[in-house]
Amino acid sequence: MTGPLTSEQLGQYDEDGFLVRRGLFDAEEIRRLRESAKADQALSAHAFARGDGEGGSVKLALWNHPDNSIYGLFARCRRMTDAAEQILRDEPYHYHTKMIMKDAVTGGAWAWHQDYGYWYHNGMLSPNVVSVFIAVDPATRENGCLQVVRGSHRLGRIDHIKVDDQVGADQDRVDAILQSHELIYAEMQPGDAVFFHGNLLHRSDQNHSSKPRWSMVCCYNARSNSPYCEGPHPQYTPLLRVDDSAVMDADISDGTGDDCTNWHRGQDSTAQRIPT
Ligand SMILES: O=C(O)CCC(=O)C(=O)O
Repeated sequence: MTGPLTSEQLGQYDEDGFLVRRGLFDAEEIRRLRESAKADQALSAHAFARGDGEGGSVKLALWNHPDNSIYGLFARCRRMTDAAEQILRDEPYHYHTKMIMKDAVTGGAWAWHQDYGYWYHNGMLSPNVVSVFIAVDPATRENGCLQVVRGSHRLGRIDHIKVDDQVGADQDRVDAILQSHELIYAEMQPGDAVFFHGNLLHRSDQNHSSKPRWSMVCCYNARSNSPYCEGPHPQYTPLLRVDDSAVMDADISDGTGDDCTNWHRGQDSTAQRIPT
């Protein structure tokens, strides 16, 4: 299928397990998202925390279905969905989106994990699922940017073990992988994005800096990989794509998340169903 990604970019994704897209959203688009999110009382009211095993906790809000809010339009626009289709080689559907509110000073860490390490337990048969991490604030080493291990998606699914309220990849195995695979700190400017594979190892540090590091992560599953059983996130549901211009047309005058009826509180999580 043709789409926003070149064959070189697709080849790079397949090789590395991730692809950085600088400036996927321009300064004005990401400003609208950032200002809406930070002023949105519904978003903060539906946020929940998860202990990070390092004495802190991550804070996030999560929803299953993208609506007409600016969040939903980001997730539904073609530069995201058509790229997801190219990467998955299949029709993508929205599995969930989360706003990760890694605040200044208090923002928690994410343990090493593969997304498929969790979603396997939700009835997904294969890791043919892609997450798109969009920088809402600048993300630097100082404020706990995303870290990824190049090529780790080719090592298969790794056992995950409970770490506080999160579930982390077996640390002995991660340590061994890091002997031979490159660790990348994905420093990003607002509007930059990283597409990454369901089996890519990733984590991030706590934020001890004075700068927040919010990000929004939209996850798309392949239609043919729809979970065989019901779980915390949807089975195949058609995704209504919108033109890229919809991001600028979104009505942000009146909050954004108030109408959302599918907030996911995370309270139904078991050890294997941490909703990331
Ligand atoms: O925000 C982060 O640093 C990590 C997020 C993450 O692990 C995820 O979305 O699966």
